[in-house]
Amino acid sequence: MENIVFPQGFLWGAATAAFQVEGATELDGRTDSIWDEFCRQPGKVVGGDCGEPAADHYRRFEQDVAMMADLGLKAYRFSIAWPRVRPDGGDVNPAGLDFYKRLIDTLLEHDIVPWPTLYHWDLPQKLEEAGGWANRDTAFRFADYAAATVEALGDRVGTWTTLNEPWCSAFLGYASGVHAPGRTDPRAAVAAVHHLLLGHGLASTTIRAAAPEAKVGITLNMYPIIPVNPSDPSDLDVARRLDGLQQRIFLDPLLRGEYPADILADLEPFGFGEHVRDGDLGVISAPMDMLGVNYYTEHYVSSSPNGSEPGPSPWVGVQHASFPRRDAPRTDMDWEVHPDGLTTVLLRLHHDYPRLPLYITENGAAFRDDFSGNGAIDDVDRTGYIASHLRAAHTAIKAGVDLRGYFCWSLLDNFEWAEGYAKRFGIVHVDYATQIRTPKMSARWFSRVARDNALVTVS
Ligand code: PNW
Repeated sequence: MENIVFPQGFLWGAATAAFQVEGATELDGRTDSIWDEFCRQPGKVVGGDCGEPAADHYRRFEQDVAMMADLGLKAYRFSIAWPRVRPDGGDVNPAGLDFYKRLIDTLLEHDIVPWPTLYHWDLPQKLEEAGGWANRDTAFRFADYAAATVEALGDRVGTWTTLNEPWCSAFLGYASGVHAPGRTDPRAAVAAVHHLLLGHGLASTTIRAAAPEAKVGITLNMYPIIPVNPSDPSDLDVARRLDGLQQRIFLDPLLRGEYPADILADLEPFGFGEHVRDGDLGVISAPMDMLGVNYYTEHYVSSSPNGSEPGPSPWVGVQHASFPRRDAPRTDMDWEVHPDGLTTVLLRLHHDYPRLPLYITENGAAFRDDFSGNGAIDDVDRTGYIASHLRAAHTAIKAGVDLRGYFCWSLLDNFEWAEGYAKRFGIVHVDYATQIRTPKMSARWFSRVARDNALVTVS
């Protein structure tokens, strides 16, 4: 019998994002985001899927909150849609804000902590047409949107997250082009990195002005980067560059007030430094109260001249990176399962960027779920994935890491970006035709963990 107890007050929750669950893309004054436009372009999203119907959460949020309460969840991480609150990036739309007021009030009535993110990838399309995140002005627009949102909702929210995974916004959106807006311009991608960070900094300043008591942070996606041959200098160099682009290019300006010198040099041919003006790093490094960590897998990398994947790469300036497969279980995303990597990531943050409270804001897995004869979904794989990662998180806590919560991705099956509805991450199944919700075995199990504040396994 193994009994793993979490610290008192540990925050147990589940996460979603606006475009992935809400649907109702044309209701109450919402206008297009870059994802609505991207979904219309042939071949960009598997199955030609789009933001409709998603999980119809915009209309069914009351039922969904009641279900979270039944499951004993203590917190709900969701995102606020910029094109609802400021359609086309312009004037404030009270009807858009009103939806989030009702959502948050319903959560509070059920004693569930609202954990909103201001930007989970749904840039108003109009702002993309003005240059998107490659345009410095977008950072200021983001701060204006943050100000309007926090003025309206600040009395109801304790912790604000500015951005979700700016790595994806910048490098998948503007370099590899597999995410909206689908651009393949490395110079635009590195400009986007700086402007996303500047947007974070400007927004945190406006959040603190509007809600002095609020806690503010950001969520990053983190991976251990493991060189195939640690005694091969070219493998080590690829690993250093990938770690720089994935992790340090965000963490260092946020938490040390400077960009990593090696990455500044690597990105010089792409004009990175040209975007950084006097005073920007001071804005970006404004003190944060917490860091959100999204963890799914590790990157195992080597340098091999023939190995680079064809097509535009998200790894700007990195020639010849290849990602050999290891003998490990895989999810339906084809991502390898490496729970120990979560311990690695948490320990690294603890040592390299100390005294920062951490939350796991996403962790979970896509698997093909089948209904058994009795109408239940026994998602043993997903349950095992979450359990193994909770053990890895607990190992980090025992080693002294200040980890304060865990949100599984996701509460509901939803629109998995370029993969459409085919990939299911939910602990609750959604039948998209009927919108019937069915909690999977993982939801029942996670509910028990949240209630016990412990992972109890009999072996
Ligand atoms: C994260 N990659 O996305 C997002 O925050 C979620 O919205 C998403 O549903 C979840 O993880 C599962 O994918 C990522 O290709 C999407 O490296 C793609 C990548 C990383 C994160």
